[in-house]
Amino acid sequence: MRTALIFGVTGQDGSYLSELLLDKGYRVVGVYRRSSVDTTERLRGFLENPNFELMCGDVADSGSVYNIVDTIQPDECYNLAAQSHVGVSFEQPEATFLINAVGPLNILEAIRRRSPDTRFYQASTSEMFGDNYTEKPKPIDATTSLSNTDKFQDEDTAFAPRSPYAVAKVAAHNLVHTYREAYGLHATCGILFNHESERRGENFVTRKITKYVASLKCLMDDTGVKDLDVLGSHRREVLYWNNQDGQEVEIKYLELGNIDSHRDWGHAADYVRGMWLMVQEESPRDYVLATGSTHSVREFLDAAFKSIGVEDWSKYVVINPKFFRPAEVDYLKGNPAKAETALKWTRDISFDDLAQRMVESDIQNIRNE
Ligand code: NAP
Ligand code: F7E
Repeated sequence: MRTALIFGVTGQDGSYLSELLLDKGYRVVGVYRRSSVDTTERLRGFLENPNFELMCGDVADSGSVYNIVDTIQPDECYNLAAQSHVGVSFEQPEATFLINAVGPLNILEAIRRRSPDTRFYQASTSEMFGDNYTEKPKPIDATTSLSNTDKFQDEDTAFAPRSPYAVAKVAAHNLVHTYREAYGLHATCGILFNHESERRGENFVTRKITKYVASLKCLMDDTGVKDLDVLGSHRREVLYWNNQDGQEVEIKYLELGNIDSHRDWGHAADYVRGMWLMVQEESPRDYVLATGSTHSVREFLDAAFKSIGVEDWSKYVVINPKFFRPAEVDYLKGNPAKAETALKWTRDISFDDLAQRMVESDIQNIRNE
């Protein structure tokens, strides 16, 4: 039985990757950090699985990392642990750097010193590209799914990070290369574009939108109001209308920041498969995982609201500058050609399915509350 060690197991990707590896017959050891509340919500589907266990540790604490790696001697180690919110990284740059750059360094050192045969995966990110692109089309294999070739990012695009989050991830990415070259470690970086899911953290834009849309839908169903034109009075932050019984119903506006940015959004379940495929390669190489299509936040709003039958979302959304970032990445579109060709990596879940699944799951969550 192969053993996989996952740092960041309680996060979105950690939970999907655990499920995948357990299905493949691995023993999975997940590292969670000490918290005053239970953070294992996403793991409840397999917490009782005899092949799954948890260890407490913190990637920013080298002693705990060394101890875990030394004890487990994993065949494969996946570092998914991060302060993963780009906006928050501007407010907490030091903590972000410690977790996202020194954290992976601690794991690499632990592997080098205590378990050098362990294969290592680092969660690199499209944020490392910033607003830099490969402008000129390269010869693209016609079988790959890049939607058009005008402007995209791939493994050869130079990094131009625009946030403390991205700077820390570039540092970690370079450290992985250094340890690969200097010590011959089997260490791989997956440069993943945005991937979301029903388990996405609630302060990322997609989940923030789908949670709102789901509560709107439940309110519509519960009050019997089908025409959501605003009938009542307006106030900042709260929207009122009169339901069929003449009662005033209130719902908060959805406050967002920059809704013109573009992201290449896929589903996390597809992306963790790509992580595993990379680690199985004979020689470690970096790969981009992306869909090859990009959509604006506005388009995600369209898809999410349409899934509950609302065509015009503009009356529910207000722009609050509080959610603007000091520096924004405006447009991300990845070229997954290398992963599609070399790893035979494919995706099952489209952009429209993604929005719909997330809304449906959030409706279910509200109904189960
Ligand atoms: P996530 O849901 O925010 O999960 C992050 C995980 O890291 C959580 O389990 C968190 O624990 C843990 N963590 C944070 N600080 C830690 C520390 N000091 N020590 C140990 N664990 C710590 O993120 P995700 O979406 O699953 O992403 C997984 C990885 O991929 C991250 O490294 C992220 O930066 C990277 N990435 C994500 C995307 C994406 O679109 N999702 C794209 C590219 C790269 P708690 O539960 O205790 O907070
Ligand atoms: O923002 C805009 C925001 O926070 C997407 C992380 O997983 O993917 C993720 O980073 C866009 C940005 O994701 C709100 O300004 C508008 O342009 O959902 P997000 P992200 O910053 O792309 C990368 C690949 C990672 O590596 C990260 O770990 O949406 N936006 N209004 C907003 N964003 C948020 N969070 N909240 C808003 O209200």
